Amino acid sequence: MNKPAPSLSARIAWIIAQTPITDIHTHLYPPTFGPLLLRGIDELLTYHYLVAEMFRWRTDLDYAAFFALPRAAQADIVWHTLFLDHAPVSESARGVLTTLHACGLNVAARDLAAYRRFFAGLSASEHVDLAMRLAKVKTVVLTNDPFDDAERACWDKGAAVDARFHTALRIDLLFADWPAAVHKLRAMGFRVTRAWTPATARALHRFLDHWITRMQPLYLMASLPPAFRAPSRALPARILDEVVLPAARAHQLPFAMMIGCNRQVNPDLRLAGDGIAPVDMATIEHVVAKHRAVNFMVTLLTHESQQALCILARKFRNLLPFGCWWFLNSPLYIEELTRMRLEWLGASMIPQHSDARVLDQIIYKWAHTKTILARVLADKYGAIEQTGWRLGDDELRREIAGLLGGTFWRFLGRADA
Ligand code: HDL
Ligand code: ZN
Repeated sequence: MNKPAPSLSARIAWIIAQTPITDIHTHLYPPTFGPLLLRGIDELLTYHYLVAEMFRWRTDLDYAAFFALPRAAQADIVWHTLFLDHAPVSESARGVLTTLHACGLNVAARDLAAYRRFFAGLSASEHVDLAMRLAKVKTVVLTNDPFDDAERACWDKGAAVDARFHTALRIDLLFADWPAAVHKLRAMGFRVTRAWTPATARALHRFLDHWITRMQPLYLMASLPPAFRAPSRALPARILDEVVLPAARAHQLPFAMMIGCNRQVNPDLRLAGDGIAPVDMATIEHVVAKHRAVNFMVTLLTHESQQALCILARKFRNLLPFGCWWFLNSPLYIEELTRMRLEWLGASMIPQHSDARVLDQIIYKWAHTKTILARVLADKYGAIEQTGWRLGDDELRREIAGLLGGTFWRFLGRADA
């Protein structure tokens, strides 16, 4: 007797599992960047999301004393606090278990020493191959900040970037701390002044040209400060309007705006110390409407601004919403944002990026997202098929390939890498 045809949801889950992913925003690095590439169980356990969660229980622990400990000792504290003393139920804690399980390790054993031995046995290159294979990620887009001394040192020594990795030129400092940017720009040989003059604007444009040439980024990007407003005669708005967006246009590169982060709400937590701040949608609307020749990718950090972003994207085809960023990267919000975007934008959006800081995180961040995406698409495509419309496997493959990277490459005007 013939086997029953696979259900729509089974076909969707299977196609998602088979579709290679372009991860459009991460904080990873190629193995050639040495210690900048974080990987393995101790880095997973000391991810800043988990450190913040650990301190909620360990109110006895001095922040500085913890950060002064060796990485393994920090990991031990997180492991005991969030995994043994309490159930690892948070998204980041569950993610560690998802990753260990995907690597074929015995999660039930709770054997941290055995997990350490496993990861210690992998070279950086073997580890990259393993993580990208398990996550089904074919392309990783990095975050490349020329103002970061350690990153710049890698570029200065000619570190190679292998074909699976692409760069994104990150320029937060220009908008967040102009005096500090001037100091670093002058040290790099760009004759800028604190005063905003035509000569400084030209020098800043040369800086962007220089790093765009060196890095060959897929896009420019910045996390804009909560106080950023446009239109405005304030310096950050003039830098965007007079230099950054003209440079993006000249190089035909999108500009990714990441908005809603309130940096260092609690500096004692270091990387874990950032919070959220309200998003001014009028500013985004003004920038996107004024610069029609520039393509914008936008992700917002506040839940309440997500519907407005969808509606703005309906008005401006040069605006592509992307990802469930940071504090939105949890099952509750991934499901809601994906449904909202499909319902108002169809597939003309980028549902997710991993934001991975530790190599192994691409395994769990994508596993968790793909489970939700399969559920949402089964619901949405199922609703279509209830009318009698049919979606063949080729159409499902086209749609899912678009959601997992194809739409991004099309927005760049480039062939899918
Ligand atoms: O600004 C960003 O790109 C954020 O993603 C921050 O790096 C943040 O610390 C983070 O890693 N979020 O996932
Ligand atoms: Zn990020």
